[in-house]
Amino acid sequence: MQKLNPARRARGWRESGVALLSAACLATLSASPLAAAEAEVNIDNFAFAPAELTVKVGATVTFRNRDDIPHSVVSSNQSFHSSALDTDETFSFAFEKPGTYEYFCGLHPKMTGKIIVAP
Ligand SMILES: [Cu+2]
Repeated sequence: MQKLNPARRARGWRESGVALLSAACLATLSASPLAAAEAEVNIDNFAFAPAELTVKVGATVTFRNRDDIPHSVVSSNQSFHSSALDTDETFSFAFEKPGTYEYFCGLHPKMTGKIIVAP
């Protein structure tokens, strides 16, 4: 479970706050406590971080633009497509099917990343 990974927990309280907020939203929206998994990908300095992320099926991934120029998040297989995100704006997507989801920035296609959704 991503939530229990101590490495993630150690990343700093700002991220933890975001995770808590996301968890609160999920708890409100979903009746199933098992679905409460979330992760975050930061966009900074023309890169997605982490560039490759593994989550459990059902997890919601939030992409946050920490760069000072707009970026977007576009799935290579059309699974999701954000609008252009300004600084500190976010885009979230719930991965309901296992698989590998490659994505890129619609404004800078050389920016790429990958979400692996484990069953
Ligand atoms: Cu970009």
